[in-house]
Amino acid sequence: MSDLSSMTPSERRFYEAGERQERIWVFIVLILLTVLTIIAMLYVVIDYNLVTKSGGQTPVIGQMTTDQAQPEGVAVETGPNAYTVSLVARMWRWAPGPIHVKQGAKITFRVTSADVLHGFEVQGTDINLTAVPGEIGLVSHVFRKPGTYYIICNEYCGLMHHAMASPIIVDPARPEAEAAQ
Ligand SMILES: [Cu+2]
Repeated sequence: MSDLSSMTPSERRFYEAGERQERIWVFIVLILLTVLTIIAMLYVVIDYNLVTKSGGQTPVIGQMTTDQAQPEGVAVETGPNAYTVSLVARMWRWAPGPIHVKQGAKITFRVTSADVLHGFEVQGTDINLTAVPGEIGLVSHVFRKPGTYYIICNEYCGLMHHAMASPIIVDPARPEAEAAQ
């Protein structure tokens, strides 16, 4: 702020005009920030592929946790060499324990959240969707190599966000020859 009282009239006009311009530009920037923030949020919710692919399923958070046929974090056989794993993300864990799946099988993850948004990402794969409360996200993957993969959270969700990781253990498929013996 300038001391207007010690200025000549022309200096004073100069500073007053300057401050008026400054206020106008601060106002324009605030409007732009607001509009861009709203557009970014709409883009994520409406158009962004990663948010959820619920496949027309209705919100089922209660159902998913109580459904005996779909226990949390357990691979349930749903077809020939196809399994479904249901997960309810919570601050700050994905599953009650390690998730065992079979190498070479089609694994479909049904993912929802019990509290806030979580980012369901499996390291070393292209699995990446957002766990949304009240929606089931569906993503399928075939694990070609046995080993341990980690589900991490890529959507900041609070204090222990960085520690929100659960292992997926891909058990080796038994070779045909061995099974036949
Ligand atoms: Cu999270």
